[in-house]
Amino acid sequence: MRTQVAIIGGGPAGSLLSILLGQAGIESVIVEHRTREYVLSRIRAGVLEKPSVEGLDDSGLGERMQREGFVHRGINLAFLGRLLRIDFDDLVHGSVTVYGQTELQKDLYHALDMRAGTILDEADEVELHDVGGPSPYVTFRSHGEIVRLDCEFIAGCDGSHGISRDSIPAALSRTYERTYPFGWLGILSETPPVSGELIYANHPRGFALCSMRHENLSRYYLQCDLETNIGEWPDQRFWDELRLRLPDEPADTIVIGASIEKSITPLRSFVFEPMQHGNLFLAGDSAHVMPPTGAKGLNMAIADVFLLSDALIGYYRDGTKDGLDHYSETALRRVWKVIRFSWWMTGLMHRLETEGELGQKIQEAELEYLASSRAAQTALAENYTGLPLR
Ligand code: FAS
Ligand code: PHB
Repeated sequence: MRTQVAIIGGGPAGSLLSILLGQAGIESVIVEHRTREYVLSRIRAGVLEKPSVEGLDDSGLGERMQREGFVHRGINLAFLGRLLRIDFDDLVHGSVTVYGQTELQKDLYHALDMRAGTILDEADEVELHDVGGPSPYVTFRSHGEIVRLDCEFIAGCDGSHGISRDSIPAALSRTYERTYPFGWLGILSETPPVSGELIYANHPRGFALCSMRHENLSRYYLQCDLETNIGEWPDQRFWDELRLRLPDEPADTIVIGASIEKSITPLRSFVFEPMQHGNLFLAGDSAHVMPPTGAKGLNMAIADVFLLSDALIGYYRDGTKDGLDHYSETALRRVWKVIRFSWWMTGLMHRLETEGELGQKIQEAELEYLASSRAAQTALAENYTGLPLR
C-alpha cells in the first residue's frame, strides 16, 4: 500500500486530520487499533472551545454540532456555599459549546465515509519505520496478514497509550509528567441537568462538577481517591455525596436517577517534546495529556491538527516547509499555556490533602479574589473559552 500521509490512530485527532488533508486533495490512510464500534462508543470530553467550534464550522464539520450542541456563555464556580458566575460574553465576548466527544467522533467518521476516507481498523502490531529518513513506512497486522504502508509523512495521533512517540530517539526527546493523587468518579444519568451551565465546585470534601450532554442527559463528576472501588459507589451514595459538595440551591433541586455509565478517570499532566522527528509529527494525546478540569484535552488535539494540516497543506500545495519545520515549537507554545491553565484550575478546585486546611483557606481566598476582580475573571474566561488556534 502507498499513501501521502499515514495516520496512526482514528480518534478525534487522526480522523479530523484525515478529513482536512482530504479537503486539500492530500491522500491519507488511518491505521486504527480498535474496532470502529469501540472508537464510536467512547464517552469522554464534553466541551468545545470557541476556536475549536469555529475551526470545525469553517471546515464544514459543524452542522450537527450547531444543531444539537448547547452554546454556553458562562460557567459557575461554587465555593463557601455560593455560586460565582463567570460571564464569558461580558468578559471576553466568548463562549463554549457543550457537545460530547462521542457525537463529534460520529460526525468525523461520517465525514470520512462521505469522502471515502480510508480507515484500517483492528490493526495490530503497528510499527513505524525510517521516520527520520526519506522513505518512512508503517507495518501492521491486519486480519492475520502483515501489511506495509509506504508514505511520505507519518502523523502520530494514537493517544496517551500510543506507540508513535517511541519512534523519536530518547536522546532527542524529553517527557514532563505529574500524576495527581486523585481521580474523577463520573456518571451519566438520563436526568435533566441541575443547571443550564456547568458548575465547578470547590469543597473541603472534594471537587465536584455538574455538566451535561443534552436536556435529558447529565454528566456529573466527584473527586475520588485513586484507590476508589467503583463497586462501593452505588448511585445513591454518589448523589448524596454530590449534594454535600454543592451549595443549597443546586443541591436541593438536583434530579437524581439511575446511572447509565460510571467510570473513574485518573488525572495527570504529561508533555512529550519534541512533537516531531524527521517525517513523524505528533498531534493530540500522543504528545500531551492534561487534567480534564479545564476541558482542554480534546480541544488541544483539535488545535494541533489544524496547525499540522496547515503545515502539510502548505508543503504539498506551495512546496514550503516552514510550517513543518516549526510545527513542534509552534504547537508546544500553545500546549504549555493550556497545560498551565489546566494545572491552575485543578489546583484551585480540588481538595489537596498535602496542602491541608491552610491549602483550603488559600483556595477560598483565591475564589473570593476572583469574585471581586474583573481582571481575574477575564483571565479565567480567556483561557477557558480558548486561546487563538493559530
Ligand atoms: P484518542 O486517545 O482519543 O485517540 C487515539 C486513537 O489511537 C484511539 O482510537 C486508539 O484506539 C488508537 N491507538 C492507540 N494506540 C494505537 C496503535 N498502537 N496503533 C493504532 N491505533 C492506536 N478531555 C476533555 O477535554 N474533557 C474531558 O472531560 C475528558 N475526559 C476524558 C476521559 C477519559 C477516560 C480519557 C481517556 C480522556 C478524556 N479527555 C477529556 C481527553 C480526551 O478527550 C482526549 O483529549 C482526546 O480523546 C484526544 O484525542 P486523540 O489525540 O485523538 O486521542
Ligand atoms: C464533561 O462534560 O464531560 C466535562 C465538562 C467540563 C470539563 C470536563 C468534563 O472540564
